[in-house]
Amino acid sequence: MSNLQTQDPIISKAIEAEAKRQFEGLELIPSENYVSESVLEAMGSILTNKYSEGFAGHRYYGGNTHIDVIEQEAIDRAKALFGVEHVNVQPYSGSPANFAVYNAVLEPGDPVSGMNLLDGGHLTHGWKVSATAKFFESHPYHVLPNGHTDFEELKRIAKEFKPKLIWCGATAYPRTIEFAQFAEIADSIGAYLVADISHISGLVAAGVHESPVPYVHIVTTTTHKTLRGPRGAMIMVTKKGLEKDPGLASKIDKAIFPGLQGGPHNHTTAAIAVALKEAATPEFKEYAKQIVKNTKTLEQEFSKAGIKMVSGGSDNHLLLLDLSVNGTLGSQLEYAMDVAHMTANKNTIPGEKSSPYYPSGLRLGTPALTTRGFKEADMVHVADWIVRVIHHIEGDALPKEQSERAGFIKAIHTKYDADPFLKKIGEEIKSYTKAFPIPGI
Ligand code: DSN
Repeated sequence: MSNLQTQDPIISKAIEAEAKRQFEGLELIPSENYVSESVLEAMGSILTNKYSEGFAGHRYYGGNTHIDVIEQEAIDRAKALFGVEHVNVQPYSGSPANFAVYNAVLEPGDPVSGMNLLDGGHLTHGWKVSATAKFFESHPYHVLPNGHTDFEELKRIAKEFKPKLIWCGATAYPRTIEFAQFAEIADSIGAYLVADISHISGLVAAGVHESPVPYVHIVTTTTHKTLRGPRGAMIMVTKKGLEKDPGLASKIDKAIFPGLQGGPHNHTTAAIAVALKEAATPEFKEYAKQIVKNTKTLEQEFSKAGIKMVSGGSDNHLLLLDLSVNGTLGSQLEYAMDVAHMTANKNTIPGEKSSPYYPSGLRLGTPALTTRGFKEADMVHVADWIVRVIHHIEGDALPKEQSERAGFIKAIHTKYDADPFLKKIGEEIKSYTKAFPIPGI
């Protein structure tokens, strides 16, 4: 990056420092990943220079001959990979993709139902502070004490409020998404069923998680999580969706443009096409299988160490630790792990007794480390580092008085920043990760 170094040293140095942070640490946020050098090249290309409002063959700007080839290729690859009838690759990211779905099939004020945010759902599935709950009438469903979806509650919601759209899919749900059970309920009231597979789309593409396509009308996904592409999203319409509404594909396209967005990000579209080609390879299937094996190893090691997990474990790429029994919270553990070169995110747990800002859980995932080449034996070390940090900070409980909390957190950060135990683990990890390359770094 010699041009950037010369022309903009502040930005250049920050990028270099971020590359160092990524290389010397363990990335455990389940929604993050490392893209290939080919994806990086497409993403950093001159395609960012071009305006292309409209769709392939129907643009509102000239000079789109080559952009049309790229966008059509991305669409065709997604159709083949996921077995769907129609794909829109233009959503800027997951939240606009989901909002476009509302925009396509609902009128303002229509009832909807999605998994409650604190139970593992997403903001855009109707959480109270999201525009999706402001403009639509949201009736969230929850999970049972065992961490699995409460289908009896969803049946009651379906009967009483008749949601016109039901979301399945989540951001912090460690279990297989039960598409058939959702479909039975949605079909019984004629609701649109939409699967947001952002977290698991790589697993679905590889056949490691059941596909929602036979059960739902619409599928949305981000492209940068397990699918290992650039930050972006897609909306897909299934055969079942077209049977319910033959105009659905056109409604989705119109909801994106001109309904919600302007010009597509062509560099992202190209990078999505590259990632979709990679996701169709046998190597990617092996990668997706290894993600699940690595999560299972973490699950086994945490079980042995007596660490509590929501639903007792995982079927997919993520685990949700319940720290309410360890006398600490996700907020403290996230910071302590950061000092020890491990990145994860604090997260609410079902029935959260604390708050979204000081939640009782920690969300962990294996997609990024699996891309780096971590296998089961490596994950045993990873689990050991995490368990050591959990025990080390045991008892660092949040004060009951709300007014004391900000001061407590500030003091905890100062304490952890200078903690030799956490620093020593950080050094062990820095040395360990040297053997595991990251594309582009
Ligand atoms: N924030 C994303 C995640 O981490 O799951 C979802 O929007």
